[in-house]
Amino acid sequence: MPIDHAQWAAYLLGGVDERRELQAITKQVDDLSVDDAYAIQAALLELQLGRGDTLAGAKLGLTSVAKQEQMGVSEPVYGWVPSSSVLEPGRPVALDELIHPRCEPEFVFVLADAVAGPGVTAGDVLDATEKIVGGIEVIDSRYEAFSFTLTDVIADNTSAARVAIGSDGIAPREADLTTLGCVFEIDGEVTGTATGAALLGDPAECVAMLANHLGKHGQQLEAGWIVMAGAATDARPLAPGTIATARYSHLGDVTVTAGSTGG
Ligand code: OOG
Ligand code: MG
Repeated sequence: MPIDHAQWAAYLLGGVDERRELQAITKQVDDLSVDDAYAIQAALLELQLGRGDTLAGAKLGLTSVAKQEQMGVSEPVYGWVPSSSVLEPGRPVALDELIHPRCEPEFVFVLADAVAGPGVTAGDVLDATEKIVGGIEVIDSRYEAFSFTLTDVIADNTSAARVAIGSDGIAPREADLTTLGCVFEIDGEVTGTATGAALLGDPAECVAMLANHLGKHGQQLEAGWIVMAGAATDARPLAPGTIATARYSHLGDVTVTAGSTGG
């Protein structure tokens, strides 16, 4: 039986809307291929854009050993960043809009120019970058127990939910991204430390991979987009009152607080 991409996209969006954990798709479908999973992800984005959302950028996930080991999936994944997911500075994350959110530190590229694969290199990405800023992503798998296979998490837009973007930043070649450090703290306790090299050796290399992946689908990274290179440490639960801070060398601090509601 062919996979009905639109039907599974509606299933996932139902989980988002009703803040409900869903059974993994691969528990219900025998062979969910990577291509089918990206087709479900595309159909999900189409549903979101159909509701008036717009696209703010794109993301990678599972680009660090820390994340791959935490989630038990050993391949990078690519997803979309809807504009509605970008948090207003200083505004708490509304936990009543989410299922079982976690937070994680991200290196974020802000693009000055479009980047189109194939053949994109890390150098091409830096040439097209306006600035690199720190961020914290809030991920929220739509699946039961935050548990999934590679193809499940692709279909679910790589667990994307919210993102806080730092206001400081550096020009692309102002600092060596591989040695740029991040200390991640939850309620003042350090839970993880990493440098940019944790992301497949180089965050810019990750963004190049994303551009080359999109190129295969006739798509490109657009000028003005934000692009998340993936978390360099494992993700931590966001509970009511949690204060998550990512402290970056050169990029400053980014803080996310969790409220029961967004108020
Ligand atoms: C998948 C999303 C991974 C990252 O930065 O590694 C991701 C997940 O862990 O639920 O966004
Ligand atoms: Mg992430």
